[in-house]
Amino acid sequence: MSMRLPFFKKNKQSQPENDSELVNVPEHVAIIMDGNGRWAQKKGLPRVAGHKEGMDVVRNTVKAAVNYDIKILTLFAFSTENWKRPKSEIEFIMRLPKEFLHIYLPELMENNVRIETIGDFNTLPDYTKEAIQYAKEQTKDNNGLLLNFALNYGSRYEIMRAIKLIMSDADHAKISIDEIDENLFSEYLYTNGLSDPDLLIRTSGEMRLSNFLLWQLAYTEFWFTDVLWPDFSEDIFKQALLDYQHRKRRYGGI
Ligand code: V07
Repeated sequence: MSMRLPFFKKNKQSQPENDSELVNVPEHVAIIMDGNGRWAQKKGLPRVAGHKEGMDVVRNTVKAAVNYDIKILTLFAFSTENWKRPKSEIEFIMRLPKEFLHIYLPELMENNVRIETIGDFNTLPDYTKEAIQYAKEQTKDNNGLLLNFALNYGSRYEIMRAIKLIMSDADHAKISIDEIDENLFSEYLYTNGLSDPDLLIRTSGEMRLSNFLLWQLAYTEFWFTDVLWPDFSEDIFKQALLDYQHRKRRYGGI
């Protein structure tokens, strides 16, 4: 069972002393929260118990991101491929946003967190959409951490959709073909206006992108761990950030 602990305040005095080790903190961190079903099965529990536990880990991870002064946290919560799962599991997962927000929205407000989503929002169930829409509205003026949930998200679909939108705008003479460059293309993606992730974390030992942010991850540093998402912790998050700060990013240069 989750406990309603007080949210970690962004207050210098209450930060663990060793946070001073962290320099060069990534502005945008993206996470593939993998291994929830496996975590539950290993414990002899139904898969959905892992998703529920994973939801509480989302809260702790957001708390840590606020504490580390990360600007954008993009979490892969549900992919366009996840619809292939059993109907009962999908229904359970789709109730998590409402449950999460019922418990944690006041804390998110206190911590100045803004909620956004990327992905095909329209085809989500009404009860999911309504809860998230309300949270987006409530948090829209917050200017602290941007908590960005990838929900019903697939990168190839996102890129195809961008092409269709660009062609439609070209058809309507809103843009000309000569204007199409990487910058313009980016504006037609769900992530319009956001910086590209600096760091991608994937849990549970899988080393693939699984159709996540293919365009946006072109120069991103990748960090993998065997830890399953429900066992992810502030300590492991910190390890990823410490490893990141030692990497030299060259963006193709020398
Ligand atoms: C989901 C828990 C985390 C592990 C991965 C799969 C299951 C939090 C949310 C959420 C989404 C939007 C929002 C507030 C909370 C969530 C889904 C799945 C679909 F505004 N966790 N979580 N959404 N899991």
